[in-house]
Amino acid sequence: MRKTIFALSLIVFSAVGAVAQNPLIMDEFTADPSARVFNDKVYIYPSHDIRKDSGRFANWFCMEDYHVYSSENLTQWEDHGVILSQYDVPWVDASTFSMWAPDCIEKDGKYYFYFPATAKDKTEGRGRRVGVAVADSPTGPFVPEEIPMEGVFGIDPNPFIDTDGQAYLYWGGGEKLYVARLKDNMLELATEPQLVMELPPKFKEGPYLFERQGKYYFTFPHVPKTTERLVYAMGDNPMGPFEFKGVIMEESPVECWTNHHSIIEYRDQWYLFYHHNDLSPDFDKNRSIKADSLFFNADGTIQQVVPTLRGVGITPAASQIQVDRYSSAEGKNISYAFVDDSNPHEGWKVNLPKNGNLIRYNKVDFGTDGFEEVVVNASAGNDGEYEIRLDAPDGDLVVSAKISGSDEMKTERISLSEEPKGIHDIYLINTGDSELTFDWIQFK
Ligand code: FUB
Repeated sequence: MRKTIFALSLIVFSAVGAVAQNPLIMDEFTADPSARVFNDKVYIYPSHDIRKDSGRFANWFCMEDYHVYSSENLTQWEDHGVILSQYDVPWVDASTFSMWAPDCIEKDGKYYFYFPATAKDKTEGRGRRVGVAVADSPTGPFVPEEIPMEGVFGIDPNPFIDTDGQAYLYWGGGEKLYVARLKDNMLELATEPQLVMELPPKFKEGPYLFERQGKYYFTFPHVPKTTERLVYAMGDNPMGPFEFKGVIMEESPVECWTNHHSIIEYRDQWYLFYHHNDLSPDFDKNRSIKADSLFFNADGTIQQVVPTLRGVGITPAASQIQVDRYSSAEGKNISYAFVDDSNPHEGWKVNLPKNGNLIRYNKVDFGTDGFEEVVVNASAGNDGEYEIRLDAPDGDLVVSAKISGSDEMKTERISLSEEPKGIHDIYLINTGDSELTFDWIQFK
């Protein structure tokens, strides 16, 4: 009865957000992205950080529910709304706002959503337990089990199913990482938890295991000095032993203490999903999920990933292209800043101070229909000029425009000198004598 009420009480909600690069989600704080590919679509199951300005959680992680997001082009993410809330799980102490890093996996047409939370019963493991909620679809409704999993005390559950069908659960607890086999029902451990050994000392959490070409990659956040970096070890068996290999992503450049990740292959490209506090520079427990491409060396080791602004995926030309999330820049003193310091969720704008400054924004899809105009949201210190070219700084010229000096960002519509088709990199070049600031451009 309780399960039915929970399923029915879920708000029917789904929204496709604006095109986003890094971070992927602009209207909410999101963390701990567990990405999965189901039915040729990418789903992300993140934590959902919220802000409390006073009281017990004002300076700490604070999470009460989970959303799921999906995308095919990896730039437009559909928010499917709340899939599970702490108020609907019978065993969770809902005063603790402790719905930390979750993960989800599919088996035989059922979706198993694993989540950590603090239990009402704190007699074992200080109440840090892991629950499972089950659904018939990747977007829910997810129905939680009445009790937490037996024998799992800790956080950051990560399920994995091997090519032979055997399922495993990895998790963190007390700065250590654990693994156990799962029973066929995916709800219970089949073996006693065992410590994953042969890993570097000091703080570890957030385990994530994946398999590639017969090798098992055991990856996790690790704090050797000050903040978390993402590292990995490799082995021939999901239970180890693993040999430590090195760093996937260095410590956060913006000093976000946590990082938490997942790694997937989608349409022949591997991706790293992770988080930093881009939308909350002064409080690193309000985080935002991001993604970048990941590459392997010939010997199977992982090339280090450097966070980018642009992130991944193909951007439709008809969407508002956030050029402040550029792929590369040429010229001195190019910088970006929040459009509105009082509301970082509005995103950024980029400043090109001098003639010759340019930014490249890669992979814009013009399709086959052709576009005749572009809408540009920009401002100029004095009267200025700019060009938009395709694929190279001296590539096909699609826009050559003047912009009059103004303190305000203005939106102007400009005719294209040719109609691009297919996928192109866009070059936005300051060709005048004024500093220019751009927020977005959109082809019509
Ligand atoms: O999001 C809360 C905690 O921060 C996660 O469980 C950890 O992995 C870290 O990202």
